[in-house]
Amino acid sequence: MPRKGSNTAIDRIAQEIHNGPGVGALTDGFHLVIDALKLNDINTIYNVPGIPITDLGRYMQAEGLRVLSFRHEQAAGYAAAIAGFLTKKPGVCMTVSAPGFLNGLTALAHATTNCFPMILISGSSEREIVDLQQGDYEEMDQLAIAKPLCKAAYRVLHAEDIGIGIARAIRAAVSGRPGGVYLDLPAQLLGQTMNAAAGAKSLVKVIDPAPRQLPAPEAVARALKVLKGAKRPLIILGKGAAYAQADDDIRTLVEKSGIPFLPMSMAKGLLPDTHPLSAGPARSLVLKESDVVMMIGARLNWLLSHGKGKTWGDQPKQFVQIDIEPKEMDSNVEIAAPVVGDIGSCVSALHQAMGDDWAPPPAWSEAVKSKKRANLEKMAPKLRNNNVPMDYHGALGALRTIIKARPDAILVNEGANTLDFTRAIIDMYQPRKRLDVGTWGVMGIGMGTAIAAAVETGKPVLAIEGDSAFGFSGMEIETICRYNLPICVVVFNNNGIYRGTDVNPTGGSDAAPTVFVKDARYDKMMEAFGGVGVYATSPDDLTRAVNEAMDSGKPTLVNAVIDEKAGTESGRIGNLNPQSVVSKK
Ligand code: ADP
Ligand code: TZD
Ligand code: MG
Repeated sequence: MPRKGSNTAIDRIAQEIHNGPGVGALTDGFHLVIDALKLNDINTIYNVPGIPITDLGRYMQAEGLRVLSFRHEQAAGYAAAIAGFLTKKPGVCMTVSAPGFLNGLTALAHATTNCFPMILISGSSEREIVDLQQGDYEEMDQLAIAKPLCKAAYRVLHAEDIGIGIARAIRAAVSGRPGGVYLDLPAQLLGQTMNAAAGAKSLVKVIDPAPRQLPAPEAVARALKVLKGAKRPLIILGKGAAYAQADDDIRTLVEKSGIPFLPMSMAKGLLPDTHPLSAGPARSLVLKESDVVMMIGARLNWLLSHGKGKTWGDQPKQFVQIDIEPKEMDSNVEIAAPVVGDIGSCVSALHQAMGDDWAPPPAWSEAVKSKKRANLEKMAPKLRNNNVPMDYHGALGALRTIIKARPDAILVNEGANTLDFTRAIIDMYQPRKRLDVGTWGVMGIGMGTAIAAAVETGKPVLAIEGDSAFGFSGMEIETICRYNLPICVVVFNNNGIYRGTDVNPTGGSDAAPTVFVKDARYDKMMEAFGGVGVYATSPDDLTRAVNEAMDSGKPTLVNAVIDEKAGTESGRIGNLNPQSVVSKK
């Protein structure tokens, strides 16, 4: 409210803003940002408040946006990144200048690396002072720093450009290969005023933000020809295929072709892991023995050994690749049949052109099936063990049964052994239910991911966390309790990173670098914020606690005691560690 009796220009403006639109009414940067987001159906903001965005968050909430405040920007950013993956709309993270911005930047880079659409909106300091490097409050040339770490970066300097700036950010995030976008909003911009009617007119509704991109007919024909010539074909589904939400078309293509499929981590559940054509449990065999491999929304990066070497065996391979990004083709090996376009359009073009006489040679299907059967039989008894303290198989055998009974729950997963064993053991039944560390293998995504999963889908969330992984964003359990989200966090507590057994070789009193406080009680952290904490030592304890949490929807943390000797160095990727020529002490 303006002060009584004063007639300064600022008070007049405040009065007009207060009175709402009318002839000569004014709006300002704050409200233009809000109106532009709302116009484009962006209704949830993941943020940490402070100068200069505190009021922006308040006004957003007042205007009906859902504003979720985190304890650290990195977690807010991971939440926005996964919100983008789940919804195909950019997830929005909002940060304060310099340090807050930098905290959010890891998540923006993570979103870009994983092809998730996200917008990091950050307040920034006075341009005139920053550019002359005169030492402003939280001075930093944020736009320059963000640029190499995201898909696009924009700064808005004038209120009348807010509408177009936000429109550009949205389109850049979701069109083509999705990714992270940085939007720099200097403090001064938020306070700028303009005529409200002109402001409303300046807003831009993004029409068809991620246009379909149809594959060329000859590319489709080439792909089918290569596939048809295969003796041992394989389909690899990646998280791009999960993102595309072309679930029915993908299922039709796989089933019509009869080709075994291998899901990458976050593509698990696109077709159920229990599907007869799933080759998950025969992974090594199908990678080695296949002769034609069709990649759908998956890259031949380190996670697939770059498409060559021991993992892929000696068989000559031909690759078919479906991707929206033309530059992805031939990134590591020759692609015999590139199909460039959006996955929905490509996959439906393929299955429509296929005809009905498809089936891979029966000998191949049989070989895959029998390998699967053998591996599953080998695993089964391990999953039923009731050891105390638990090993990974015993604990995950229990959680596997829970996900089977609750296939619409979302599983969040990070850690090393905790990640690798969970991915291998827990079957997924529905698309986009498994959310994890992504392409970089980032520790710390867990709590932000769990929060956004609960907020965006309304489904119960089970987060299976290594004790180290959990520590990166553990304070966000306060956020979970504050918003009363249906999240059950299970901390696999093996007293450290990989194992809890390392000792300091010097005999000194410092703990070994990979070891934590023994038998820490993470469950008590949850109790401190009003959530439910459970200490679980057996698979039965674990089953009881998690079922209770999933039934009640109450924020819960189960401290699952895992044998500190059970894990291996770096989980499944110990081979990536460089080796010293001087032997370990
Ligand atoms: P994974 O790690 O599961 O193997 P990647 O993240 O490596 O998956 O690959 C995802 C791929 O999907 C990227 O190359 C990306 O360009 C592509 N992609 C994402 N969305 C789409 C889409 N809608 N249509 C086509 N390709 C897409
Ligand atoms: N920092 C970040 C941001 N990401 C990382 N991946 C790492 C550090 C290195 N790192 C891993 O790759 S896994 C891991 C770290 C620290 C933790 C493994 O321990 P955990 O899981 O307790 O989470 P397990 O079950 O004990 O193996
Ligand atoms: Mg651990």
